[in-house]
Amino acid sequence: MGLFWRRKKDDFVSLRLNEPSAATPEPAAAPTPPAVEPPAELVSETVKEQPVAPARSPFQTSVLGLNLSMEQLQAQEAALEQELSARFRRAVSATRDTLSEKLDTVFAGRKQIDDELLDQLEEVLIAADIGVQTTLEILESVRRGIARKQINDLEALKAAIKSELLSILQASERQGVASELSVPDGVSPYVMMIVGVNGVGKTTTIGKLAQRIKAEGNDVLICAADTFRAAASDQLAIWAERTGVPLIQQKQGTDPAAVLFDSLKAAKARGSEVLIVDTAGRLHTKSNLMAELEKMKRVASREVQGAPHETLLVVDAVTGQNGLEQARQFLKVAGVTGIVLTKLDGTAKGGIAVAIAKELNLPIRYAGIGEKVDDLVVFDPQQYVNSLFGN
Ligand SMILES: Nc1nc2c(ncn2[C@@H]2O[C@H](COP(=O)(O)OP(=O)(O)OP(=O)(O)O)[C@@H](O)[C@H]2O)c(=O)[nH]1
Ligand SMILES: [Mg+2]
Repeated sequence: MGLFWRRKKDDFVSLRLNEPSAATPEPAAAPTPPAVEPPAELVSETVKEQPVAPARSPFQTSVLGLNLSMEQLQAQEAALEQELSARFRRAVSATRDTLSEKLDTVFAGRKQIDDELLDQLEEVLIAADIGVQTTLEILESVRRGIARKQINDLEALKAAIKSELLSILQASERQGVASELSVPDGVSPYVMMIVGVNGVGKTTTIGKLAQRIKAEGNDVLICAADTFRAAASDQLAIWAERTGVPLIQQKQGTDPAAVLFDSLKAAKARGSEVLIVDTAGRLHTKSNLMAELEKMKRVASREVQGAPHETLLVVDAVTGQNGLEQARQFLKVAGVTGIVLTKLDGTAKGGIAVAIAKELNLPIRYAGIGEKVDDLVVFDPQQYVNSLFGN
């Protein structure tokens, strides 16, 4: 699985650890700002309460290696990875159980592969939400394998399906993944925009991302640009407090692009390395959500070179094919760079991951596997496929 987020280089430990995060000077003149600096009372309490360099927890200190040997650090990292792997396997267990149960039923008492078996297999894959088109393509490739006598028995058939699923997921990964690794170190803040239909898990994902990215030694700031309902900001404020990450928010109904502008300015002033932007799934006004998101992107790119560096589209695994259809709307906004697949723990149709990768043609970067702060993992296609087939 690897470390969660790797913007920081190893030398960061000796360079920065004992210093407060260096505040970069305010930009000389902001070109035609869409909003003025928010009055102090509009900025979140969370910001006011946060010291510039928040105290680091024992966990962070150990991640940064102050008091641990290299071996201890590696052991700790390995233990964390193992724990996350186990948690991921648990999250997809309902899908695995259903899939293997059905496959066992299809395979039971059969010695050879025939058309009836392939038809049943098709039904099983579609039932796991892998998607009709994707399933047909997998079956097509399997049939070719059978014709070429490369697939002779049930074991080989199972292996072929696994390898087809894996290659679909890996193909989507090769679509020039935008990530912290693709942006030069000097560019700061690294801006991540989180978009998606309402209720899919955007705010929760931001809480989880903020926690992990901070734990790896980065100064993180959250922007509450979902101004659709007051509760959205409150919910984000709870996450901010829980994770000790400052938050910029304004009153309900404020133009989201204005909140983003303020947040970008604040991030620069505070020397924040990462800015995570929460967005709404709906808007107050009749104006189009997609147009609003485009406007936010323009504001971001004016303020920080190349921003937003990542635009993650959150998709809810439970909503299956319906969710996929809604997610397509967001692809009309240029520059969605990856997917966060949430609520994998809440469905027996986790095959949707394959349909998403195939049909949206975007890499799945992270998977949500629960409601708690550490229930987010880097999505690993190999691990996913292995988990589905019980090894
Ligand atoms: N089981 C499970 N629940 C999740 C996961 N991610 C989010 N949730 C839950 O999904 C619900 C909606 O999450 P939010 O983060 O509020 O979703 P949102 O996209 O911000 O919603 P809006 O702000 O209304 O657009 C909450 O009850 C979360 O706890 C996950 O990975 N697993
Ligand atoms: Mg939200």
